[in-house]
Parts: sequence; C-alpha cells; structure tokens
Amino acid sequence: MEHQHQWFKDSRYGMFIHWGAYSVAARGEWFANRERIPKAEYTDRYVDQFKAENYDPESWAQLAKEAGMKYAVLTTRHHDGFALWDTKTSDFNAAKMGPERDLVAPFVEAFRKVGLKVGLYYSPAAWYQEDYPGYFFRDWPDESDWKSPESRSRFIDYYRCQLAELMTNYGKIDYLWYDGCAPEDLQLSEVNEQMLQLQPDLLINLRNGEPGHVKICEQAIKAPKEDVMWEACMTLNGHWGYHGGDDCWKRPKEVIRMLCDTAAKGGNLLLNVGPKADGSLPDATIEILRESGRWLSVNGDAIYGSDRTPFSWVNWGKVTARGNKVYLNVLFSPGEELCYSEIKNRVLFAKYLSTGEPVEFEQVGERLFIRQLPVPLPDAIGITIELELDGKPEEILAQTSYWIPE
Ligand code: FHN
Repeated sequence: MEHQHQWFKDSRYGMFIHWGAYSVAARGEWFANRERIPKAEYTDRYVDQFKAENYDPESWAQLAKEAGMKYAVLTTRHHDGFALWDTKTSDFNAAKMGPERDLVAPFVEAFRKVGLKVGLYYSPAAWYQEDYPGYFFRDWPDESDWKSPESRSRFIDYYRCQLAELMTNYGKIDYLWYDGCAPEDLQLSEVNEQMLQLQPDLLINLRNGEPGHVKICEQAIKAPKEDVMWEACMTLNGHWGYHGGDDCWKRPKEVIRMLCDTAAKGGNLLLNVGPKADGSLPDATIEILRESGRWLSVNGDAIYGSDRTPFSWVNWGKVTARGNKVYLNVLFSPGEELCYSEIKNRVLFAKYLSTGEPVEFEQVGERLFIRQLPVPLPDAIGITIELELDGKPEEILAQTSYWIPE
C-alpha cells in the first residue's frame, strides 16, 4: 500500500451519502428508470422541486464524527445525470436549477473542517444526458446502443470534462468513487491517469478499470482472496437514496457487527445515509449512527487500522486484530464462560477495552477460557476484550474450506 493511502486502512469506516433530485420523490434513486419517467417530467416534478433548503453539511459531518467515521463519499452525480455542482458541460445541474447553488463545495469544506477525508462518487451512466444511449435500459447499455459514433465521443468528452472539474475545483480530494455502470470502455485508464495527475494522492476505487486501488463489494461483506484494499458499501435500510416508506433500518448492533466483520477481513465499511430532499437526515439514521458511534468511541482500537486476521468465525461475535493485539468483540452473550480456541500464541494479558479493567483468563492447551463474563453484557451492543499476544496472531488451524462457496 502506498503511504499516501495509509489513511484508508486506518479509517476502516466511512459515510456514503446518496442525495440528489431523486430525493424529492422519496422512493429511492432508481424510480425514474423503473417508472420510465421522461426528462421533462423528471425536471418539472423533481429537479425543480429539489431546493435543499435545510442543507447543513456541517451537521452531516458532525454526525459522521460522532458515528466514528473517518471519511465520507457524496454522490456528486448519480444515474439521473443531474450534477450537484456548477458544471460547464450542461445546465442540468444544481447551480442552474433546483437549489440554484453548488452543493459539492459546502460538503467538501464541512467534512474537511472536522478532519474527515473527502470522497466524491461519480456515476458514468447519465440517463438524461442527450448522448447517453437512453434511460430505460434495465441495466446498462452496451456498445451497440450508442446513437452514433459522434454521440459516443461527445459523451466521452462530457464525462471526462466533468471528472476533471471535480478533481480541480474543490481542492484536495482523497477518494474518487466510481459507480460500475459505464456503458463500455470509456477510455477509463487514460481518465484515471489524468485524475492521478490532477490529484497525485488520490485513491480510486476499482469499479472503472485500472489504475485503481480499492476493490468494492456491494451489499455483502466478502473479502477478496488477495490482501488488497477493499470496501463493502452497505445501506442502512434497503435503499441508497431517501425512501420515505422504507423503515427496514439496521439496528446499531448490526452496524457494529458489519464493522467488525469488515475490519476482521482487512476491509472498510462505507455505510450509506440517504438525506431527504431538504437536506435533513431521517431521525432513525441519526439515532443508529449515534448509538453505534457510542460503542466505537470506547472500542475503536478493535476496528481502526485493523489487520486481516487469520481467524475464522465464532458463535459469540467477531474477532479482530491489529499488530500483536487480538480483540474478542462479544456481541452475543455466551453466558459467564467464553471459550476461544483459534489462537496458537500465548496470551500475555487481557483487559476490557472500554474500561481497561484486567480480565482473568486461563489458557489450557489450544483453548482460552474467560470465566467471569458479566451476564447480561453491560453494553447492549457488546463488550470487547483486548488480548495481548506474544507475537503476531497465528491461527491453530488455517481455514481452507467454506460452507458458503467463495
Ligand atoms: O445503481 C447504483 C445504486 O443506485 C447505488 O448507487 C449503488 C451504490 O454502490 N451502486 C449502483 C448499483 O451497483
């Protein structure tokens, strides 16, 4: 890993923000495609009604900080093609329509101000852009769908110019987050090279070809076989964009379980929020991030900068590691006695991470016993025991087979 990207590993946890004209409809970010809405109707009913009147990115940044997140990625332009910044490539943007101001600059300033890293999401797909093959494709158009070679090259000029604007107009950008929906080879390698010239320390996800740095896994926590930077992006309910009817919220404990899972596998969790059209965040989002952030504020050592562990799964939570420390993140009480039988090393010391209080333990051969675990667990989300080992964590048995095929 290049040194300028060390922040990504140290962070392990970020905020994904899906926000745009589609938030007006309050039924997610794909409704225009699913309901075959023509551009004129989309503009009248959604873009022109998108006012962002309560937009306060400082409150988003404050919440991200309270949640224990270390970076954030904003959707600067989603599949609808409506840009949240003052692009010169088209008037279909927030500075010319709807809010009638650039919404990207305040986001970058607010998150930078509280010391978080800043990422910009960009969707190569642009349903309502005149040279884009069209907006009613079930998924993504392919090569044969271009209206003409001329419209294809105009689209490439448009998309390259927009990316250059984003990587030039807002100072230092830490992360370029492509969405994997490019029709086909849009000169991606040249574009990524160009972005790295504009932003030498830039981290680029691997959803739009090489050069890139971060493998993306969506709505699942599956580590790539090779030990590379990777990130799982997950929704907090069932939608990325704000959906007024979707109350299937994940509980704070599920957020921490996901975070321990990605950290144990040497990856990051990019957890999504979907602000309403006015810019305010749903109450449930705020509550869940604050409560999971409370756990992280006293157990962060188990997550930030974690290494990929050689360990498998346990029946009381998740095991993470960093250096010669192993963290038993007990999320599901096993009762007073916890037995852990994966560590080859000698355990030198054990303590509760949140209080620093020493924990009595006994190592009998391959089995580690902790016998006076509090019942119920004093924290509704769970408690973490830090083990100091006599060296780099080693597993007794390497995991070679998986119930769930890779
Ligand atoms: O279609 C998009 C979806 O709306 C959302 O933006 C996710 C986030 O990773 N990406 C696409 C689906 O893969």
